[in-house]
Amino acid sequence: MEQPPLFDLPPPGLPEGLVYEPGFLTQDEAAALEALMAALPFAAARYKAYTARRRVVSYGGSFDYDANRLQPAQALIPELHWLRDRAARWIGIPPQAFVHVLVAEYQPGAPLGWHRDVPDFQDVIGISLGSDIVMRFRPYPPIRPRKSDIVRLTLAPRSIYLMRGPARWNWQHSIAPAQALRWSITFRTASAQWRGSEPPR
Ligand SMILES: O=C(O)CCC(=O)C(=O)O
Repeated sequence: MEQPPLFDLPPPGLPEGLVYEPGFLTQDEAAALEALMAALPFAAARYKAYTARRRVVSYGGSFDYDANRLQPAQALIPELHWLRDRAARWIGIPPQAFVHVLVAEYQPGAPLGWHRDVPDFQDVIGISLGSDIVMRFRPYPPIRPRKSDIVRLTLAPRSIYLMRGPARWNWQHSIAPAQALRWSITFRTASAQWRGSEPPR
């Protein structure tokens, strides 16, 4: 029997181009990453004048919302190389295609507001650790926004998601306030406007 193409079919009801896979990490891998989280130098995320409640660490690049551009950031720490390589294999790209890695910590009650990632990035992959969280999606730009347009996906710890194509460009997403401590590790590729020029290291 013919296999369905891996990334062509969105889960029912979810934006096209969104791929979600629970159990991407083993229990042991997740435990090792959670131990690493405790040692990372998280700092409050800033968006222009606004300081978010989640705390982050950036690798490869750090988006400066005042200058509206990606600035170089520290290189990815060796402890995360295997995860970057595995995430790259999952979507069939070379690991070097990821130009930005963001590790985010959500303390209980910390949300992430509605947004679409800056156009400097193309694909976005996210890996979850800690506890369940609800990720929400709504069409963008909103024509006649209705609450019923919002689609919800519970992200389990150890899961992975990909936002690509319509899910990346025609939808916004947000993270509901965390019930318990949760972390995400997101990997981003560069959009076409960067290709051909040197991405930040
Ligand atoms: O925590 C997540 O999985 C979502 C992260 C996100 O949307 C972002 O960093 O822009």
